[in-house]
Amino acid sequence: MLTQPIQQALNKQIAMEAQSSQAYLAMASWAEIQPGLDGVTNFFYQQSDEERVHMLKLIRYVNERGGFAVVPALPQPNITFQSLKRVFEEFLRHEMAVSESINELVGLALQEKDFATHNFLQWYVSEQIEEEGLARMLNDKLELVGDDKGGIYLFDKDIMLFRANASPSGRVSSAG
Ligand code: OFO
Repeated sequence: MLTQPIQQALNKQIAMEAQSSQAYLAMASWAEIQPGLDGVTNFFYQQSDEERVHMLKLIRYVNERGGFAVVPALPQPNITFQSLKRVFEEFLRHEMAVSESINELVGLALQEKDFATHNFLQWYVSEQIEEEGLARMLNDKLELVGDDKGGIYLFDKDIMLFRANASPSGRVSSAG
């Protein structure tokens, strides 16, 4: 059985994963209407799906432990962006905030002596190391490319490859 503080914190995390999924869906939709950003578009559609999987894992866990997982209302995310660089800056900022939230949750699980939740959260800890690392790497690459159109073309072409390399086990299967 989950304690009240743990249940509340897990429900907060459910909302955060849902917001992540919406935010990345908006980035995918924005990228899709820009000329030539097919790779970035696919990247964010996939990223959005992954965040939904993260949310679902939490929902199933809360209910399995005798709690009640609350499906949250969501604010509208940013839907337009000044540039591709801004999109990826926001992606990194978002992932950093998620990592911080997961860290707080892990701390709370220890404080409440909820070792099952602590154990469950380790998957999220690893996932955040990977996602933050990927977001940082993509920001570095865009910094390098600057406004060079050829560079942006290659970035878009290779982005799914960068993602696959960031996770040797394969990102979609790692979410299960
Ligand atoms: Fe849910 O892992 Fe990123 O945000």
